[in-house]
This record gives sequence, structure tokens and C-alpha cells, in this order.
Amino acid sequence: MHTDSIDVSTCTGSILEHGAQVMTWAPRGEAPVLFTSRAGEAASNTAIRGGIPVCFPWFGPGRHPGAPFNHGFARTTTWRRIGATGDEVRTVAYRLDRKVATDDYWPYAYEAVLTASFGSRLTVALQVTNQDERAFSFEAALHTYLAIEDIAQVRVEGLDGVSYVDKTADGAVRHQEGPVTFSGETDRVYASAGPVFVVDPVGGREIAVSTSGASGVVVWNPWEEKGSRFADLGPGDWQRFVCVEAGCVLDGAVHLEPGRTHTLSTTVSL
Ligand code: TA6
Repeated sequence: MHTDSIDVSTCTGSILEHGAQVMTWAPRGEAPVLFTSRAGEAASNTAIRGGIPVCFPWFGPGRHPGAPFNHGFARTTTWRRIGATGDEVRTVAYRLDRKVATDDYWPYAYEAVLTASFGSRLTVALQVTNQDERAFSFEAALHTYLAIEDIAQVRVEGLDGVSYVDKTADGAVRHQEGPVTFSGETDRVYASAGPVFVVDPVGGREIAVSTSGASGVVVWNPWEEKGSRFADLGPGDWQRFVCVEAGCVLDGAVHLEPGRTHTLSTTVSL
């Protein structure tokens, strides 16, 4: 699985050709900021848990029942590396496109470019262009797995008063009161583009996540019962990550006329 490794004065990091998935990022002198599973190397044709999976052109199984892969085909496809620039901040770009509509679950001609800028902060951007003759809608999410020490002691600030879709309660709409804390499976799509701040008292740090082009922020942790069932999570891994995802999902899906472009991005910093 081809990997671009980054080692510059400001940080280290890595990104895979598979799914154009950022796997690691650590500012110089800091512990890794993105979670990677202890379960080891994934097969080359599967979705890899950890880092920043690129969910496109759908999010979750709802819109395309029976479609392969939970979050679209982009994360399980090999993208083409189209360039790398910069020294202090290393920017790598990958492309995935389809010029001819097909007959699968999302049959449109499009171009997607994923750009990752590795520096003292990490910025990942997904740019989607409609290259079809027809308008289309798509969902996208930058499914960021943040490394934390103990999910039971983590809180996410910045969403107080924001409404959210609770995917653990059949999509019930609720309102956040105070910080987001975790005591069970948590799977929420917040109607806010952030920024949000993940406070990790055991790890002794705060991770900021900001977005652009997003309709919402998804916050997820599977908790013990579901997390222990994932074959690609090691023992106790469920306690060591929280997902804070920049997304254009559910009612926030993007509608693109032919020739138009939309960019979704997320920036992670300490
Ligand atoms: O982003 C939250 C979520 O949609 C959860 O509902 C759960 O399905 C999770 O993503 C799965 O993440 P994965 O990396 O396994 O695709």
C-alpha cells in the first residue's frame, strides 16, 4: 500500500494512496494526534479505521441500501498522486475521477481532489467538481479519528446549545447542553460547522478542529460493546479515540450543477 511519508521541521505524517487517507500526523515534539488501530495492517481493498478516512459520495448506508462500504467508494479506491510541494509545510495532493457515468450506486462523472497540508497544523481538503451533464448531490465527510487517552474523561467543547441528530436514537433531534461527554455509544450529527475543542485531561492536551464548507460536525465513539466487536480495533482501542468529522451529510448533502465545485475541509491543531 503506497504511502507518502512526511518528515519536516514542523511535523511528521503520512498519507496512503489507498483512499487518499491521511494516517498519521504529529507536530514536532508532540505525541500522535490521529488514532491508529493496534489491530495492524488492513487489507488493500477494505476501509481502514483510523487517521482521516475520506467518506464520499455517500455517508452511512441509508441513501444506498445494499451499496458496498458504509461511507462510499472513495475510501476503498486507489487515488492517483498528483503532486507534493513545500518544505516547512508539506502539501500532498491526490485525484480520483470518473469521466464517464456508470451504472453503479452513484452513476455520475466527477473529479475529486484531496489535498493534505502537513505542518504545525494539519489541513485536509476534499474538492469535488461535477463533470457530468446532469446536476448531482453527494455527501462527504472527513472522518477524523483523534487520539485521546480515555474517552470516559474526554469532553468536546463548542457545541453547547447546538441541535443534533442522534443516530443512536433513530435519528431523534436533540439539543446539546454544555460540553459533549461520553458514557456510552455516541453517534451525533451536529448542526454546526465548529470550531470544536476536544479536551483530553488524561493526555493533558486540547485538540482543536475547525472546518470550512461543512454543514455539520459528526461526533462518534462506539463505546465498549460495539467497539470490542470491530475486528480492526485492538483490545481497549475504543477508549483511545473520538471521531470529530467535518461533514456535508444527511440534510446537509451538497447539490452541484454541472461544472460547479464544492470544497470541504478540516483543520486539526493543538
Ligand atoms: O461517523 C460515525 C459513523 O457513521 C458511525 O455511525 C459508524 O458507522 C462509524 O461512522 C463507522 O466508521 P468507519 O470508520 O467504520 O466507517
